[in-house]
Amino acid sequence: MPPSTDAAEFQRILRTSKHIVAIAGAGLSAASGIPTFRSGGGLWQTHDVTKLATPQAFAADPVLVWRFYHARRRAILAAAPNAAHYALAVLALPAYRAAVAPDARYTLVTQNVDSLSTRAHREVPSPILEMHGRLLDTLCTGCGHTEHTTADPLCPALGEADDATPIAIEQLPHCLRCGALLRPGVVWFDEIPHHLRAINALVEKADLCLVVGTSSTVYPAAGYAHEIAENGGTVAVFNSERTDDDDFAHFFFVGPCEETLPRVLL
Ligand code: BJW
Ligand code: ZN
Repeated sequence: MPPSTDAAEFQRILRTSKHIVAIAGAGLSAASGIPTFRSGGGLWQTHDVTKLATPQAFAADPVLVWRFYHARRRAILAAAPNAAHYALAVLALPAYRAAVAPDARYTLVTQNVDSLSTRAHREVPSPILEMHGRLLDTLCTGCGHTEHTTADPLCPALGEADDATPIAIEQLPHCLRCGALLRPGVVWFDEIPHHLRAINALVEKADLCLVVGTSSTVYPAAGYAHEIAENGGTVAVFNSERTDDDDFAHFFFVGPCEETLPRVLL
């Protein structure tokens, strides 16, 4: 049976849910002007993922990788949360849940590295698990120290050079504690995502899962909604495109999530 599109029925289930989890992906930030990875105009359609988003790529050419992440840091610093981020932030408000889903716990698990959900959640006391790290974090390849910084550029060479101007590795950002090369604080392929223990505990308990703006192609995130459905939980997908892979979902709200989330949740 195809998933339901009945918002009123979804709201009835929302009202009786006790453990709500939202799993977000790049589509959540599309309306903020942040490119997705795989859909139309996505980053991986114009860039080779193996040369940019793996530890091997960084070891082979840290200058190329840093140029790519410098441009992406700059883009998110100029961006603002959109209506979809705010709709999920409202779900995190105790007063909203007291009215709509009494006693429910809610956690946002995001694959996004743009910190836009955190910005929308300011003043809202609800954890956000950023499982693929953060573009605005740097991670020291020597001592492992992580730092969150909005500095732009992170070092003069990245700010001044166009892509044709050579940059020496010594000119890239280095750790103030141990002197080693810094890398972007994101999770690349073949690396272990963050907060897995907390996420697994949430997934085990969840009775309602919102899957927002993700192609569900990257694991482990891609498996969470299936696991929740197998455990008897309800899955509602919010995506601009419908695929047969989503047939396991109970609800599917097709369209831009910056429109569907406020319509269905608020
Ligand atoms: C809208 C919209 C709008 C648009 N409204 N919707 C073979 C089989 C199975 C697994 C593997 C395998 N080979 C390797 C693996 C593992 C690998 C993996 O899954 N690879 C797959 C490609 C097959 N995974 C890993 O390596 C992960 N680590 C791992 O598995 O460790 C081992 C381990 C785990 C657990 C326990 C024990 C051991 C790490 C994955 C790291 C992913 N990193 C990236 C880059 C982050 C840094 C950066 O930004 O540069 O994370 S890749 C990229 O993909 C990014 C994203 O978070 C992630 C997911 O993408 P997302 O968000 O789904 O975006 P899109 O573009 O794919 O989809 C957008 C969607 O939005 C589309 O559906 C649109 O329709 C929709 N949309 N506009 C609503 N307005
Ligand atoms: Zn260090």
